[in-house]
Amino acid sequence: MHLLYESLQPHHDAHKEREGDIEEKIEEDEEKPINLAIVGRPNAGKSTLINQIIEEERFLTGPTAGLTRDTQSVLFHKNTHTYRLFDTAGLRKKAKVVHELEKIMAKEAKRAIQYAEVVCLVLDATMPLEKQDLTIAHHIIEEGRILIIVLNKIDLVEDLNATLKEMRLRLGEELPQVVGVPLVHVSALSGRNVEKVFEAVGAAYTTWNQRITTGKLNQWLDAVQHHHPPPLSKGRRIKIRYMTQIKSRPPTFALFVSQPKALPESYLRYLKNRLAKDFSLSGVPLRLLPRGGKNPYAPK
Ligand SMILES: Nc1nc2c(ncn2[C@@H]2O[C@H](COP(=O)(O)OP(=O)(O)OP(=O)(O)O)[C@@H](O)[C@H]2O)c(=O)[nH]1
Ligand SMILES: [Mg+2]
Repeated sequence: MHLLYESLQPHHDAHKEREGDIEEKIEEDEEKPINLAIVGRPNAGKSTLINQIIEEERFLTGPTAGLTRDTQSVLFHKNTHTYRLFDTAGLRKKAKVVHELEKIMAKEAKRAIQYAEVVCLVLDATMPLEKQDLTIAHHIIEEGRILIIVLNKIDLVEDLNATLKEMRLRLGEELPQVVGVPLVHVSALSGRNVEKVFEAVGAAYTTWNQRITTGKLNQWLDAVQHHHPPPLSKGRRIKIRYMTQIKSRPPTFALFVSQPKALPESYLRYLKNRLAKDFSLSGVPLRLLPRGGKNPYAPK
């Protein structure tokens, strides 16, 4: 089983990398498959979804929960990209402590997320959204991976519009870290809407790789701060002096702030929302890192 990962490198956390290295890697990566992990509770339809995508009865499916025991992968070509799809074992069902990832998620499934650029969290539309689904979703976002929610078994849902509305509302409330988590509704069994999964993956992947020029960012930052200034701290207005994108995958921005510790979370959230809207960065995790000190990039 572990052989599967031997040829793979974990997806780099580019925090540790310099900017130049990342640019090079992105070019290289165009040749490499995009790793896409399919995770979710037992019986959600993960294996059925992959079989439908690759149009082959490759993986074992059935009504018994826990059919898939190990992570398995298959290569798939779509829209000029090659994907390596990872089918994973369902999350453990009877976990009492639902906020502890180790308890609900098999090690292998967690590992698949670590290696993936994109993770589809498959939910059974006939079952209520549970705490453990959200724990996994949080984990995927924190890891900086692209999260796509795939609402499956819509053939069994009576009022699809109401179900989707409710789901969008819950996701917005529960996952505020991402502005507009992509939600695709499918029937893995009949194939309905399955092609939409790759539309969402492709769009999010492009966004995840996006780079915005420093010039544009700072023009934007001036306008935003003018319109909605950060609050006062110790009698002085907090000021964000400068902003630059330090990496992509996921898009990460350094903010040079006059009193970085005093900048409230709510203001960062406001900035993130505006950034996502104004630069079309919805649907992927964005990181804003407030820093103190002088802007090292400022012209002398
Ligand atoms: N009606 C309906 N049934 C589905 C759909 N997708 C999957 N199923 C059924 O749900 C059951 C579970 O499907 P699997 O694909 O084995 O689920 P899984 O998520 O891989 O499950 P584990 O491997 O146990 O974690 C099977 O009986 C499928 O036929 C769907 O879109 N509609
Ligand atoms: Mg399975």
